[in-house]
Order: sequence, then C-alpha cells, then structure tokens
Amino acid sequence: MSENSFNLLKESLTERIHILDGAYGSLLQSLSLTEEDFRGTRFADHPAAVKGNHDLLCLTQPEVIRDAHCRYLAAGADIIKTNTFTASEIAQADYRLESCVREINLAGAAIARSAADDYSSDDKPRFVAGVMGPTNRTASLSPDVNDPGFRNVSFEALTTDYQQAARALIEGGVDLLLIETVFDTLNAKAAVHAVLGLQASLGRRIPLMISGTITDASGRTLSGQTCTAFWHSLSHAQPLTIGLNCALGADQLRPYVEELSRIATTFTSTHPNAGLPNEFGGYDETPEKMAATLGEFADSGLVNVIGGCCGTTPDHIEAMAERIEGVTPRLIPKLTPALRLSGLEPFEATDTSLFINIGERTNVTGSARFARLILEDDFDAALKVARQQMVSGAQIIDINMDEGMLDSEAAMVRFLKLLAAEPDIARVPIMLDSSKWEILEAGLRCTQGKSVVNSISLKEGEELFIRTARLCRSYGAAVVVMAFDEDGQADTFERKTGICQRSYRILVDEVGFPPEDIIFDPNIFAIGTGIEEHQNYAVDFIEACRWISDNLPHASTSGGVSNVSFSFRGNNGIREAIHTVFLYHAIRAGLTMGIVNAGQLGILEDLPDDLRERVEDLVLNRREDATERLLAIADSYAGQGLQQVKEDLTWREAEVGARLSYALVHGLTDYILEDTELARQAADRPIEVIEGPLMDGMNTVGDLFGQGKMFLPQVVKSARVMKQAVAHLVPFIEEQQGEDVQRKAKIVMATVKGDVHDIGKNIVGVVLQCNNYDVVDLGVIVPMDRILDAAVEENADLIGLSGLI
Ligand code: THG
Repeated sequence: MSENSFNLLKESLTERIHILDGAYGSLLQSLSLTEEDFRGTRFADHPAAVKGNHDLLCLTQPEVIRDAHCRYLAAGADIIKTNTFTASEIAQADYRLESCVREINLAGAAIARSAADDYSSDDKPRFVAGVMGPTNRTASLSPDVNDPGFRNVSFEALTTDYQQAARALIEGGVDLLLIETVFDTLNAKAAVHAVLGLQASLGRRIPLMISGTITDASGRTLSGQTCTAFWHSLSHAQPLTIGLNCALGADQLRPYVEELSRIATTFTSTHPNAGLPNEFGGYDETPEKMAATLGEFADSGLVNVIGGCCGTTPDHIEAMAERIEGVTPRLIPKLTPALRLSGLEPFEATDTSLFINIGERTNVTGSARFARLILEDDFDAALKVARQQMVSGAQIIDINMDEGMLDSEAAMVRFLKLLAAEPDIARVPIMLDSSKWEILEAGLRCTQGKSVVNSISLKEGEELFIRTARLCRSYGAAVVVMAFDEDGQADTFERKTGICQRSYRILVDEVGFPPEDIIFDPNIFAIGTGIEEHQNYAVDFIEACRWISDNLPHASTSGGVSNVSFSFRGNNGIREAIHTVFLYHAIRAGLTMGIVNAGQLGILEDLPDDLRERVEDLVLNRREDATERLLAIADSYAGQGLQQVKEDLTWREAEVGARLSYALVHGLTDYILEDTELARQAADRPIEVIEGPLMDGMNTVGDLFGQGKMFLPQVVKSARVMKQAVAHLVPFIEEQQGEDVQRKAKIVMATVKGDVHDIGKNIVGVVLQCNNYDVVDLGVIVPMDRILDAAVEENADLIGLSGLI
C-alpha cells in the first residue's frame, strides 16, 4: 500500500465505521468439499490427508475462494481477509505441506486482490488484509507436564515463519496485514518483530491490524494477559487497529471491547464469532442479533471496524453494514504519555505515581544466595526469591544472570520460561539486566509482556546504541539508558546530564523512540569510601534526576540504590538508613524508580535524629568529616536491618483438608507434601485424600475458572500442585493393592480427522496427567478407526476428542 492510500484509509476510518468481512472456515465447510476437492489434481497423490486444510484451497480451488470473497464484498465489506489463517510452516506441517506456504500466501493474496479490485470504486475503495493466524503452538506455555520450562516453539522459529508469510502476502498484493486470533501475545510479538524487520528491508510502511482473542470467563488471553496488558505489549507495532475476535460471542466480549476502546490510542476492531458453537458445532447467533449487538458497540463509540469470525456469513456482514450506516466511529482517546509496561497485568507510571520499586534480589551479582541457587540449578528456590520481592512490594523484577561461572544466556532463558509458568510472579513486568546484548535479546524473546531492557548506552558508540535501541523497540521493550559514553561512566553532574541529553536526542530524533519509554540511569556510585572525589556522588545523582525530569520531557529516571552504600557492607542498619535518606531526597528531586531490596526501605521519620543527621551529612555532602562521623556511630546500628516482609501465613492455621484446598487454589507448593502426608495419616485409606480434600480443591479451582475468577495459567499451576500431592500418595495407594484401584484411569485423546486444533486438548492432557490419569495422545487428524482401535488396545476408560469442526 502506498503511503498515500494508507493515509486515505486512516482518514476514512475517522469518518465512518468500516466493515471487515466474515468467516471463511465455516463458510467453506458448509460447501461439504471432499478430500478429492481439497487435493485437486495437483495434490492427488499427496501422502497425507488434507481435508479441512482450507488454506490449501487457495491453490486447488481458487474459484471457490474468490467466490467467497465476492460474496462478502457484495454484502458490503470494506476490508476482506485473505484465506491464509493457517498458511505458516508450523501449521501446515500437520498436512506435510510446509513447502507450499509461500505459494499459498501468494495465491491467497492475489485472489483476494483481484476480487477486491472488481468491487472497488472511488467512493468505496475495498482493502485486502493479509491474514496471519496464531499458528497452533504457544510460545509462552509448556505442553509438557513434567517441565513447565519446556516450549514446543521458539520466538525465532515463529519470526522466520511469519516473515515468510508476510513477505508473500505483500508480494501477492495485500494492502495491510492482520495478525489475528492472538491467544499468546508472545506469538504476536514474534509476528510484529517479523513485520517490522520486513518493513525495514522493504523501506516502506506495512499497515497492521492486530486482534487478540479471549477464550474464557476470566477475560484474559489463553496465556493469561488482561486486555490492557495485551495492548501495552503490542503498542510498539503502532498498528492501524487493535481489537478482539473469535472465541466468545459479541455479547460476552463487550466489557473487553470497552476496555480496549478506552486505552488504545489507535483505531479499534471487533470481529466476534456468531456466538459460541453449540453442541452440534453450529453457530446460533442470527445476522439480526449480531448486527444489533455490534450496532450497540458502534452507538456507544467503542469501535472503528466491525466484522465477523467463526460462524458468520455474508448475511451477517450485510446486516452489520446496514446497521452501522451513518453511526459515528469511535474517537481515538488522547492519553498523556506515560511509561506503560506489562506482565500478565498492566503497569503504568503516571505523573502521580509514587516511587516505583524494582526488586534487586534476582541478581546473581547482587545476591550471593540467588547466585548459589542458580549455580546449583535450584530454579524452584530461585523463583521464590522473585516471589519474595513481590510480596515485599516490588512492582517490577530485575533479573541479572551475568556471572562468569554460568551459561548466563541459558540461565536467563530458563528462569524466564519457568517464571512464565508462575502466574503470581508473571503478573509484573520484567527488567532484563545484563551487560551483554545477546542475553538481553534472549530474554526479550521469552517475555510476552512489555519488559524493560537494562541497559543500553553510548559506551560503544552511536552506531551500536542506535542498533540496539531499534531492536528493543522492535521487541516492544522500554529501555534503561545508562549515563555512559565513549569516554566512560559519567561521574559529575555535567557529564551525567550531558550524556543523558545526547542519548535522548538520538533516541527521540533519530530512532523515533517514544520518550516515555526511556528511563535514564545517571549512575549511583558508592559514597563514604574515604576518597574525596566520591563525596559528591549522591548529590550529583540527585541533581541529575532533577535536571532530567525538568529538561527531558516524559523520560523517567532510575538507579541501583544499594550501590550507594557499598562501603558500609556488613552493616545493614547503616546501609538501610543511607538508602532511606538517599531515596527521600532523590524522589523529591524527581527519581521515578529504583532497583532496591524490596521490603527493606525505611521511612525517614523513623530514623533516630542523630543517625538521620549524620547520614544526611554524608548523602548531601554537607561536611568534610561526614564519613568519620557516621563510622563513629555505625557499630551501634549494625545488625539492625529491617526484617524482610513475611508472607501471610494465616491460612496455615486452618485444618489440613482446608489447607490442601487453599494450596491448590493458590498454586502453593511449599507445604503440599507435608500437608498431604498429614492428611494421609489421618485418613483410613490414602485414596480418600485424593477423593476428599484434593478433589474438593480442584472442584473449587474449576468453579472459580468457570466464574472467570481464575485464568488458565493459574489452573495449570493448580494442576501441578495436585500432581505433587498425588505423586506422594501413589506409593501408599499401591501398597494397599487389592483394596484400592490398582491402576490409573486411562484416557485416549485425539483431534479428529479433518481437524488440527489441539491446544485445548494438550492443556486438558496436562491437567488430567496432574490428576493421575494415564493419557494416550494420538495427535491430530486421527481417523475414527484408529481412535477406536487404540481405545480397545489400551483398555481405555475414556476417550476424549478435540475438533472445532
Ligand atoms: N543501574 C542499573 N542496573 C543495575 C545497577 C545500577 N543493576 C545491578 C545493580 N546496579 C542493582 N542491583 C543491586 C543488587 C544488590 C546489591 C546492589 C545492587 C547489593 N547486594 C549485596 C552486596 O553486594 O552487599 C549482596 C548481599 C547478599 O549477597 O545478599 O548491595 O546501578 N541500571
């Protein structure tokens, strides 16, 4: 699309609501095409079944696809979607058609282009959106019960795959790209990274539409993000539209459409299913009903683009087009620029925000204990360090694996993947801390939220600085910029502010980096070292923060607070007093955030007067003898550090059954073995522990999930706690042979022939295995006979089938 027609589209989106077309899958399905139809002559001898591979029809039945496009265009669609939802190598591998992916995308684009051109007129231009689906793998979730850190797809593989598809779609003539049905934001971030890379190599802008999907009552994506977190993670794509599609019907989507509408500073889109599928796999919502619901969204000013997903037909699209005729489109809200990050949940630093705590303890160079845990490969305990920082009030977690004895990149990746499986920790944004770009980049490829890169700088010159800044942007991260240049670290006010200003100008003017995503760190160095040149370090830092907040609009400031007291190592009482005083003055000068030992920050008023005065003399460099005077009283404060905030353990006071349920619902493993053992001793037979308190707990989890009060990664976490409890009980159950059931219940599962949808099935498999089922998974496109044979052969108790058809 030329820059000109892109601007025309943008302008016309401000004038009227645009109509996106409806479903292709369910429309094509209604044609009852046979395996032979799907194959055509070209794939007559293809070794795998291809029925249900709708994208292949772009090659084998182009007229059928063209006709479907024309029906939607005739119904009034402004934008039609290419029939390329599964045209990725990852998805086509199910049909052994990886080698045809480029061709399918080229053909899909060309067919839609020619149909759109036929219907285009000056007063109603028609646009083609090249569809890129989510693939059938999730980059943020583990499909393996025994390893929450495992992934069956990598960011790199997704990027390569998406880039091939995007390139072919563009060559084939699409106007824009639509990354849709995003259930895992990390997959979408890989798609965005691919598109931004392509954009740079083609030297022109590729308009993007991005649409996520909310799959259950929790109102979150499958991978656990809220709508706002989802937008924060993807806003760097500067998409033309952000929206929601598929999954729930329009009615249930309303609160989330409203949320996006309120926060997204771009156009919004909604293309829901025609309701949830009924028990026959059909869709019940009529064109009138859907047009009425989406019409109300339009009347309420929530949308700029509407259309349909599964189950919608040209009649639905026609009814929508009629309904929104003349309705004023949503106005894009004007939000004040602010640092907006995300984990599973959003994080926003506004002008009125209080000081932001970044947890420092998950740092192998900053904590001897954390270093030992990582070196000993005890990642479970290492994760608890992150949790402890959060319990103590950290709003962001700084993670650093820079240690000579370690494969730092591998440790960073492993820690982040495991952390993604801990929904209570993954809630907050991550600050990736390393002096090596490769480690930072590896980390960026593991985080679905909007993270912070800590750090980049002019240390190795402008070229590298610009290159890494561009990459940070492409991965959707904010950055910490150290006051460091070709001549070294800035240690005076002039050097600190000079370097920050220079960095700011390069980032904002040359790279186009949003100033609100820049966090300056003007270097916190140790004071009280006895060296004269160090005396004014704290003052210089504080004054640099003031200067930055006055002179570099929208940028934030940060620093490693514990550095300042290094020379008082071993005396936590004094160190904490120094931190308290230092932060008091730095925050008043505008310091936005700091890397701190969360939970060990004191209050200025609580410091004894004498201590406060001596510490202030040191921090504010008010007396030559400040260090000596502080040392003189230091001994009496040694060992007086604040207590770490303790986790709330009141739940431990309940009886053991209730404790087991609580642990399941909250995904807590600390006491699960101890409690399971107590419950076993109290029970007549070990099986009763499973059938009683453990099942009660899992039932509560099920109920809470149904009510939208828990989301999927939490349910998976609960299932893993269940697995630990069950594993403890199994040997006791086996000991009682003859009396109890001796073998696990067995389930044979498969995605039925003609379908490849298996993400839901895989999750059910994980949960069942955690609940002591033997799961035999036959894979996808499995014919009925094979399922029945396997069930007989395995002597299965249950059969579980997956299929969206
Ligand atoms: N700026 C930026 N990033 C940073 C720093 C900074 N990252 C690392 C560091 N500095 C901030 N983090 C820490 C973490 C711990 C300590 C200091 C800074 C610390 N640790 C105790 C010590 O060394 O005495 C460790 C004690 C223990 O082993 O438990 O003080 O400035 N952008």
